[in-house]
Amino acid sequence: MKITRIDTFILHVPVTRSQIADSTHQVTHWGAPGCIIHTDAGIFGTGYSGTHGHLPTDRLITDCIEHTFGPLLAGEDPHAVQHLWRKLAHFPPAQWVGRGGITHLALGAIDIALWDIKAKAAGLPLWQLLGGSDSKIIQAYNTDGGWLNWSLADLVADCRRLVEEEGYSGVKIKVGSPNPTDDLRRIEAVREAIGPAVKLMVDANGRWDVTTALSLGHRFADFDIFWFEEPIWYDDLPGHAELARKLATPIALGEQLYSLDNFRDFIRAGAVHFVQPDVVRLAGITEWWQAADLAYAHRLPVVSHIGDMMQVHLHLAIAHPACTMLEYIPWLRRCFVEPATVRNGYFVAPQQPGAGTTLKDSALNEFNVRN
Ligand code: 0YR
Ligand code: MG
Repeated sequence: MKITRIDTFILHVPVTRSQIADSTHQVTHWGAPGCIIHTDAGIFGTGYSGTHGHLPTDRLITDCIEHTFGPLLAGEDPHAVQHLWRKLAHFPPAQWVGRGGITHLALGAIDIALWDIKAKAAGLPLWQLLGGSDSKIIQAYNTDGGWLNWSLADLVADCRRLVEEEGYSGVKIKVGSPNPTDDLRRIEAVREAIGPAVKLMVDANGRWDVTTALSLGHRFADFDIFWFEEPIWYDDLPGHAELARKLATPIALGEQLYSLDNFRDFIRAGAVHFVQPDVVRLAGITEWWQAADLAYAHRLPVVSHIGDMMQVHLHLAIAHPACTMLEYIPWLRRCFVEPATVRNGYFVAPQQPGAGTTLKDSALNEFNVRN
């Protein structure tokens, strides 16, 4: 099989209630810049990254796919994913301008498309190609009820609905309000609404300094917080290590780490308890798997960051032994031929061959903003 052509797209898909916010980002559309890789066998693969729907930066990613990496893939056998990953990741001109960020996001989209082709050619869902079994149970936790721009009343009502009506046994809410006592009030109200048996996670999206994170973090134990996510600036390794040592609540991070080397450093420093690699921040499935193995070797649980890439992450969670839980964010579901689905709080194993990334034609017509 040979690669014959690569098309790119940029989807901008509206988020829940037209806008969501955490302590750092305001998002109206989820962005999915990506590519469709065609082969001479008639099989095509789809892959994409995840962004906050900003067209000028999304274009940097699709330009990198088309003009930097595209020519390196022409005529190659898509089955040789590991070989192609190394070829692209270590292409000197690209490596020179970015071993993380845009070039990595572009490579991630390509790598996912290649694995999609490989699984389709084998006639298997990706989780099965990777050796997983659908007897494995993946618990879903919901992040689409906890946004920081929602009033306390809306927040509580939504978390209660997710638990009581939709059957979730875990919810994550955002913290990092201008006044930290507001955060404590929100946490207390949500804990009271959902009861003691449901997992409650908090996510500060890198907002605080070590001092604030320590004083707030000490209070979290009162509300049985399952993990404290991105308490401080993403790259502050010693700061996270200090919090991990001093707080009773476990630390979660990984959505802003771009490489296997980053994960190695945080894990070796004891700075993370729940490891959250993101297949579209790391350079695809190939590097995600390396990071997940690394975590597994340290007996750390892997709970992928979704950023609305449930599709691929679900396949990976089923297949990888370090995963038992996955985040649920529904924004892109309408775009897929076989969207990731939760029933009674647990994910359903996808059945179609591929990585789950095949888009409906209607999604490309409706949401593609690349012209
Ligand atoms: C919205 N998940 C996160 C979303 C998400 C962000 O800004 O992108 O909250 O990436 O922290 O855990
Ligand atoms: Mg987060």
